[in-house]
Amino acid sequence: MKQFEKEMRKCIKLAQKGIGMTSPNPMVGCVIMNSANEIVSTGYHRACGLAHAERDALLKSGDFRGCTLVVNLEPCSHYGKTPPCADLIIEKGIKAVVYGMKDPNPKVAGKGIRKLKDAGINIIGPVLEEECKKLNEVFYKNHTQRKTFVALKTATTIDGKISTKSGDSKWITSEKSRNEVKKIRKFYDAILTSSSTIIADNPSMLHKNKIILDRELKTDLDFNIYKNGNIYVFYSEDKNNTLELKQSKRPDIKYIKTPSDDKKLNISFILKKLYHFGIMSVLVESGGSLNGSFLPHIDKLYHFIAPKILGDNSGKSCFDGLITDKISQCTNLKFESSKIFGDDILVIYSK
Ligand code: AOF
Ligand code: ZN
Repeated sequence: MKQFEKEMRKCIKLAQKGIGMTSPNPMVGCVIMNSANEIVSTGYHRACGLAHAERDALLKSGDFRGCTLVVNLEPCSHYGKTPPCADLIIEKGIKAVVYGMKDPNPKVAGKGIRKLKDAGINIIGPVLEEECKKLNEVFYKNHTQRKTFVALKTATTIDGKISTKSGDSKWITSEKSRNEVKKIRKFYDAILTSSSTIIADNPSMLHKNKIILDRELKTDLDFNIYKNGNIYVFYSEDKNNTLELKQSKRPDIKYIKTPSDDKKLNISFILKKLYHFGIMSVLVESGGSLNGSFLPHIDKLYHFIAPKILGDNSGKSCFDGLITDKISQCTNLKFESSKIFGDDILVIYSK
């Protein structure tokens, strides 16, 4: 193993303690080692607005002069909600800084490294850059593309069906898989579903932010999904009849008029709005038709496969409405990882 990879892996582990808490900020972990290569302090970024990982590690008791600081993201050099980590690193007499990836945030973007170098600190990196980018894939996309990160989850039989022809889908996957879905939801700022899924399954989908695509405003507020959370309803601009009534009832529900093409809400418009609302990542959990519309926009796919076979041509597929005559025209994804949940398998793909 190359030098500092072990410590960088530890930073990634520490950073992951902040899962679901740091948005719109990244997940960051930090390890400080003395000249004998012993770990003398660790830290991580607990939540947006709280101390950065480097500050968390450096403010613990100890004399860190001559030590090496390892961190999965370039230390910051700007005044945000917290003061610059680079200044504290210099002040504490750190001798070398090992970083995992450059900070894509234009406020930092190389300036942190520059500042440390100018102060005579030895800079080593990037170390495990791919792993570090993967850890902060949401933050990376937000800053490099100024767009919301889109993940999609689906659960199917071996033959790719999400329900029978009559719409029966309870349950394709096991309880273990369904519990994993609850964990996956926590990684994302919001979950997104459609009126058809709400009407068919009446899910609760516990989450702080819920996005509902309801072109014709067909769902009323008695459905479980409306029981909690901040709710954003996207509807077609040619439908606003029941709007006034709904808006007056619930101040926590935002209604957003959305252009539609060919009887489908414009997904690019919706994603731009979400970014504008500060929703940095979204998990789509819906039926085949919406999944099909979202396919060109996804960054990541969670596919749960249960060892069940419907063998029925009219059962509903996980991605609908796409016309693909040739294999050369299909959507290609890359395998990322897989995990087993009882008899089910979860395969994670990226674009
Ligand atoms: C974090 N945690 O451990 C590191 C970050 O508004 P602020 O002051 O919290 O600054 C946020 C920016 O700081 C963030 O976008 C990233 O560029 C940089 N580094 N941020 O939240 C950390 N090291
Ligand atoms: Zn910082």
